[in-house]
Amino acid sequence: MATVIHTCYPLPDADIELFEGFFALAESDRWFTELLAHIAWEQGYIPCHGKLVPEPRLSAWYGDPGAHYTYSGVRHNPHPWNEVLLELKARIEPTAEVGFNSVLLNCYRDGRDSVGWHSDAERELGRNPVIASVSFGGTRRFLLRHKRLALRATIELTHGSLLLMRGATQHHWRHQVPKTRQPVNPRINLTFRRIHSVDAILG
Ligand SMILES: O=C(O)CCC(=O)C(=O)O
Ligand SMILES: [Mn+2]
Repeated sequence: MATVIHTCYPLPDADIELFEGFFALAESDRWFTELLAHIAWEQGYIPCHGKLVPEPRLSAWYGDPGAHYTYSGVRHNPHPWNEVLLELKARIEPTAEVGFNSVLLNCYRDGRDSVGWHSDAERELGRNPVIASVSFGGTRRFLLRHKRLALRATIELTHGSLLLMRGATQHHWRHQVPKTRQPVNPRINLTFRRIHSVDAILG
């Protein structure tokens, strides 16, 4: 039986909990291998000074039909759920206490891959979204920075961990996974989300 270490972070304007070892070591190894093989990894591009530059990571978007998601100005259509993702979703939903309809996957091939400061506050996510973030592979630092106050926090996201961000967290805090010069194994991160269809909101 795996030992799960549960931490609640007492940060103002945030509701963040971490479950280290949420997935046991052997099964985390298996999830990593299966996700690497069975996800349609894509190289995304972002507009920068009139050019398209490659994002410093691979990514993929999966979910229910109609769970469209626009970020960095690009509208993403979901790939249909596969077996691996449905199994993972079923494992985390009882703890997150939310039914998710989509997941964004990122693959950080080495320490040069990263994601910059942002909050998961796109309008499709609605007010106070619950984001369930699962990590497999090399440990990376997850940094948080308050939008108005001089407050910062660092969370090490380890192999098999589950991070939950809820309530007003995205409203008040930004997060990033910075590049590192330390040697680090490849890492896969999944952020399960609940998209409220913009098509439906716009009628
Ligand atoms: O890789 C991570 O831990 C975070 C990814 C993230 O913030 C995102 O995809 O929105
Ligand atoms: Mn994010």
